[in-house]
Amino acid sequence: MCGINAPIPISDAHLDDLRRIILKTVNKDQVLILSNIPRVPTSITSVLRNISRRYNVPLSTLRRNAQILKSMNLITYGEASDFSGVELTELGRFITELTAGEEPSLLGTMVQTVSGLRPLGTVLKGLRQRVLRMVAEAGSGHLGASLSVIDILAVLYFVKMRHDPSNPEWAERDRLVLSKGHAAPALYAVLAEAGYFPQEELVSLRRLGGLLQGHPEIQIPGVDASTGSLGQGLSIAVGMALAAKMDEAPHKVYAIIGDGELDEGQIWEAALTAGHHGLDNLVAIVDRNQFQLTGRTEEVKAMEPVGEKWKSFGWEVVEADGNDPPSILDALDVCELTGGKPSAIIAHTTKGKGVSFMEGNKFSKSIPDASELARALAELA
Ligand SMILES: Cc1ncc(C[n+]2csc(CCOP(=O)(O)OP(=O)(O)O)c2C)c(N)n1
Repeated sequence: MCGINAPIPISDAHLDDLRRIILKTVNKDQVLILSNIPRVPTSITSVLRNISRRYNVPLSTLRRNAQILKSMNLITYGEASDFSGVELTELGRFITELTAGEEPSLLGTMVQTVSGLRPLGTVLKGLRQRVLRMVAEAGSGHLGASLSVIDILAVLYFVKMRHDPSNPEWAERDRLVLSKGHAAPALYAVLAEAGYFPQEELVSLRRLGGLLQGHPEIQIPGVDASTGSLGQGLSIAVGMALAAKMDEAPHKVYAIIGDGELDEGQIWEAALTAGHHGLDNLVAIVDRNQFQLTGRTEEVKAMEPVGEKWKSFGWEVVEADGNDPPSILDALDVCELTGGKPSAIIAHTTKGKGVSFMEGNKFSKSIPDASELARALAELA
């Protein structure tokens, strides 16, 4: 028999019971807040804003639930006017550990598309199918490069970035420079799905007189920079980020660079400039798919240790699985918390990702014939 003050031994069955009881006490949104409180001090407002964007929960709902968690002594934070960060209390940490795993998966999260709210995982499959159809129909285009970068673009446009497809020129929008502009089919598919222009335009890829040429151009709604000549996009992004700093504007600038593109000297000139100016509103994402046109990047011109190179130029460096949306989002969230310097994400990806027989380099330049297209689409169904 247990004495009145003796601790009750907790078995796994007890923990399961406790977990069930707690999940009846705290609601889904409160679990979301508890499980998304970073270890580094961050204001309650930016934590709730991140959760709101990531899981599509209205900010007002999250604010109310944060107040409830505070009144339950599970989290602490100051008033909006003071800048003390949000933290889990000891009890809050215990409850968070017990409820771990209750967070909805990012692939199942509903994201806003032109055809309404849809799960991110479903959106991604549709995007890959569209890229395949566009390139097959056009008879040219960089398929492998587009399939490797599409998860990064989708997480940016459907989860992370502040932007408004009904107002492409919105001054406060976050900017995206696709420096590896030859992956334009992926960008176009994402922009159409977000609602920047009709999906029907996608079939005009590379057609004379059509809206969507082989590389992004700023006259296309949603495209922030004309790119295609490798090496130049990061310089454009640095200029945008520097201008935002001078204007005290809140938006962020993202630049996506190919790993072969790192051979271009201009990349390192831009990297040095961004480091010098401490551009913490700039994130460069390296699509580290290990291949360029003529072979493996490490054989053409060895770049490793690539992260160390960015660090030595004054950048914060984060590694991510660039074909795994939660990993991409975590890396982007870490970059948001970095102050005083620009961030580089080394995003490890696979060229041709998503279609088993295209993964690797073989299909990066070649165009699928009708039967290959059918097989690829079937895999993504
Ligand atoms: C200045 C310049 N030189 C050459 C090209 C032709 N080109 C198009 S894609 C490509 C390979 C790029 O490789 P990488 O940066 O690794 O991107 P990936 O295709 O692997 O995503 C090249 C050389 C170009 N677009 N710009």
